[in-house]
Amino acid sequence: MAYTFPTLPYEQDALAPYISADTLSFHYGKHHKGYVDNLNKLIAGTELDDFSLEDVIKHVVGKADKVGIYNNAAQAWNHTFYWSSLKPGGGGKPTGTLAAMIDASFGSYDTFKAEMLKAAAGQFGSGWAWLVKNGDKLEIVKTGNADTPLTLGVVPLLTIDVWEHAYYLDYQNLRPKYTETVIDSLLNWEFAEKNLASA
Ligand code: MN3
Repeated sequence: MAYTFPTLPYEQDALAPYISADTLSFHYGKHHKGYVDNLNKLIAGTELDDFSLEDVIKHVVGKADKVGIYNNAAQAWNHTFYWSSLKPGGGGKPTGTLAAMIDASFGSYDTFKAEMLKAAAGQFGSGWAWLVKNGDKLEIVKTGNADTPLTLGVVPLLTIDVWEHAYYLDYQNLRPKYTETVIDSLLNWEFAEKNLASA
């Protein structure tokens, strides 16, 4: 059974002016769709065809002969998670449990933001910056290329895609400006709250 290309949780112009419809039409419609299509081709007729996407990733991670499946499955999962990590009218300081956990884990929201910016800027080449829950604490994690914290024993709460295709049309080479804009204006703290509650 082929993995379904998930619907974007908002219209393609909903994140403008911060992320343009043009970026989303390529990023969601071409890049994300490409990962899903490639994955389906690679697992068609194999035992992995009946696995959930999470189980495919956990099953093939670290296996040298399954790198293509891992990369496409992890990118399919990461992108779905990224779309949900953003929302129109999002960003800024969270409230409630998350606000308290951010203060307890980082000292302040401003330090959390600085660390997220540092992780995004410091990821050499393509990858992802993540807010995760590790035990009782929140942490910032960066991963390269398709790598996902799903396999690291932590609970992902939010992510920012820092591959160039995520920002180049809107920000050209200015990854830090893109990252700061996402943190200030797009992060979906309700999604983080939901992930925290189900952890
Ligand atoms: Mn991407």
